[in-house]
Amino acid sequence: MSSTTTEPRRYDHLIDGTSVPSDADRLIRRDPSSGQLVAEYAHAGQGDVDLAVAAARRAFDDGPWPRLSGADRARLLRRFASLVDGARERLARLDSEEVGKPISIARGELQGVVAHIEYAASLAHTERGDAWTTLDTDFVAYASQVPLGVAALVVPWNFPALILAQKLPYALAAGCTTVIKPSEFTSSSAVEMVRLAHEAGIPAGAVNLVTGLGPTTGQTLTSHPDVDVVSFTGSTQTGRLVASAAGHNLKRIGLELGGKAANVVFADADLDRAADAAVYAAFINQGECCVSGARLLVQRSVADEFVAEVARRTRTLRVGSPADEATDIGPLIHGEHLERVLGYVTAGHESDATAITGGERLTDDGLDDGWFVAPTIFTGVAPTDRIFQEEIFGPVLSVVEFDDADDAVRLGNDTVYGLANALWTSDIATAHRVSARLRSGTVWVNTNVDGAPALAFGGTKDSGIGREVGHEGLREFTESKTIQIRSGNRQLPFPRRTGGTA
Ligand code: TXE
Repeated sequence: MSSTTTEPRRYDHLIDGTSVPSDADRLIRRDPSSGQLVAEYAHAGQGDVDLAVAAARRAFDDGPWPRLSGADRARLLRRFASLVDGARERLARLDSEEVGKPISIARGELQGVVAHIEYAASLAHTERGDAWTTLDTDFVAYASQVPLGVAALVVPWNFPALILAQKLPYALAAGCTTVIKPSEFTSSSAVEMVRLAHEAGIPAGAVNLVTGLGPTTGQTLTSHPDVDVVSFTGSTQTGRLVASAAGHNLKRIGLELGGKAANVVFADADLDRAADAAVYAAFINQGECCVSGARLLVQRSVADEFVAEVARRTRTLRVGSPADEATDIGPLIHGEHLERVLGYVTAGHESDATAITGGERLTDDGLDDGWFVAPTIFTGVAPTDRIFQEEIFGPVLSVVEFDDADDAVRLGNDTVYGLANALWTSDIATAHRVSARLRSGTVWVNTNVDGAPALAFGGTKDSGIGREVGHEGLREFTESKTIQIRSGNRQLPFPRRTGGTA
């Protein structure tokens, strides 16, 4: 099956506005639905990473970007947003083809990308410091938010353009300069977005990009002594490596890591809307989503009927070519990840759980060249089962029943992760009480996998450190600097004055 709709492409690094060829072996990307070659990227070794960090360092220490007025930074970011807006279809196709995500889903993400850049522009324009004017006679102070310096932005493969947009425009709005490392599987949209940033007039040295593998390029970049702040999205395991390197170098870090969100459905909810959202939350992006509603908790009194309806709606999903407008579910990112996800499906079959739909790899005609897994629902799952506890990152939903709110909260929090959870109820008191008790950076009430650029996003527990996007996202790239000004004389304890000389 061919789903490729763009020409194969070959990219180098972008350092100080110049294409720089690889100092290591090049990397090949194949369409995960067909195996066709779609892109070839450079692979940065130490030399390329040094060049990129040096370019960002110069642009920060001596260049115009950190010194521009907020209004000027905002204007250039708005121009960047407008160029990305014009390229949305192209960028959506690149992400669709390299991730294997349905084109309709990729298009929605590109709208989000533009919205983030526009929002960050508004923050650049309106960011302000603080002032203390009642400290003492003749003593005032103000604090400004100063950019941290060179920001390393490490992006995963599941939402390549969107996750980049959750970092890059906020870092730029703050006045930082950047080195981007996209995923080795999905680098094209990042390369093309960096070109658009330069075309918009953002200084070349403020936005640099190196492509390459995690343990080489990523590790070199995130532990680089000239990087001041690392913003990383990826697995919890890699996040720990990034955190220990940053601990050694004493850099600021933001980590957005794995998740295992609970989607809690109370019996008094609008069950029709909740059923649609349960399917959407579990299977969006083939389940390769850190906030996917992978654990469906349903109140026992409505569980049989509700879960049967969720399964019925899941069977209507169309699995197929990401380029097909009607496709809901594409292939997984690569063969190794397919094996990992199928390992969890096998673990589910071997437990006491029952796959009421799906539960296998799909190799029908048209799907045989790709990494397709049927949307799968396991019922009768025990909370101790691996499929309930671990992040699968595939189209596998685990269902557990609960009796009351206490039970739901206990199950919801019974995970090492704490990125997002959702709950469905028509009772406002339940909504407030349960959302307060679920331990996660985000709780959705009567919605799921939702958001807006103004709303900070991030996790507790093993889901990470810090918040991205919104005003808090901008502040991840700044630190406050306090200026204390005394305009009168201050009584000092010494030197002691014994006589008339001043
Ligand atoms: O992630 P990695 P992987 C989870 C999900 C998935 C699993 C593995 O469960 O199945 O992680 O995915 C770069 N130093 N998430 O292996 O390795 C890497 O090149 C610095 C959840 O692809 O964490 C890529 O750019 N960087 C997550 C990025 O880190 C390193 C999204 C993510 O890769 C590095 C993705 C290193 N030592 C996976 N090693 C989410 N939160 O949405 C790798 N990288």
